[in-house]
Amino acid sequence: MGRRGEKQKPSESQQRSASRRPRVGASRAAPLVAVIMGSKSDWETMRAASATLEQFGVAHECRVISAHRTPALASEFAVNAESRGIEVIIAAAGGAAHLAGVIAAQTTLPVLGVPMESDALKGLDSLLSTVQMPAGIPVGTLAIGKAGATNAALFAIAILANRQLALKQKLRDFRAAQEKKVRETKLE
Ligand code: RP5
Repeated sequence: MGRRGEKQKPSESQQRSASRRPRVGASRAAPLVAVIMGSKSDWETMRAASATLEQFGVAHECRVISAHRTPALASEFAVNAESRGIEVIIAAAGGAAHLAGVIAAQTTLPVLGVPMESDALKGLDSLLSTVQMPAGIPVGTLAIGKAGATNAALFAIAILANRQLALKQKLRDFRAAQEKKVRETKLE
C-alpha cells in the first residue's frame, strides 16, 4: 500500500521477478530450500523432495532450470539464491547431468545433487556426472531417483536444523517413528 487506502502498483522489476517465480509445490513463506531440476520430466521423482520438505514444514520452492537449455537462467538463479534467503539448494538432473555442478560453481550455498534415472543408462550417467566433481567445488550427491530426492530433502532439513531447534526435534521424532515401524514389523 502507498498512501492510506491506495494500492501501490508493483514496480517493473517486481513484475518481472513475479513472472519468473516458480512453480509447483511451492510453500507460501519465503523459501529456505530451492529444489531445482533440469526438466519437467524430473518432477515425478523430485516431488518426493518437495513432499518431505512439506512434511517438515520447511518453506521451499520448486522450479525447472536447465544447465544446458537455460544456461543464463541457471547463472542468474545461482548468483541470486543467497540474497533471496535460500540456505540450501537441491539440484536434480539426468543424463549428462551438469546442473548441480554448474550451480555449485556460482554460489557458496550447500548444493545437494540428485541424479535422475535415465532411459539409456538407468541413471549411472547422471550419478557419475553429478558425483565426480573435481576438488574445489563440492556437490553433496545423493542416491539415484526417488530415494535420493527424499534423502536430499532430509539432508537439507538436517542442515537447517543446526540453527532451528524445533526442526531438530522433528527430525529426531521422524527417526524414532521410522525405527519403531521397523522394530514392529511382522513378516507373517
Ligand atoms: C536433463 O535431461 C533433465 O534433468 C532430464 O533428467 C533429462 C531429460 O530431459 P527431457 O528430455 O525429458 O526434458 O537435462
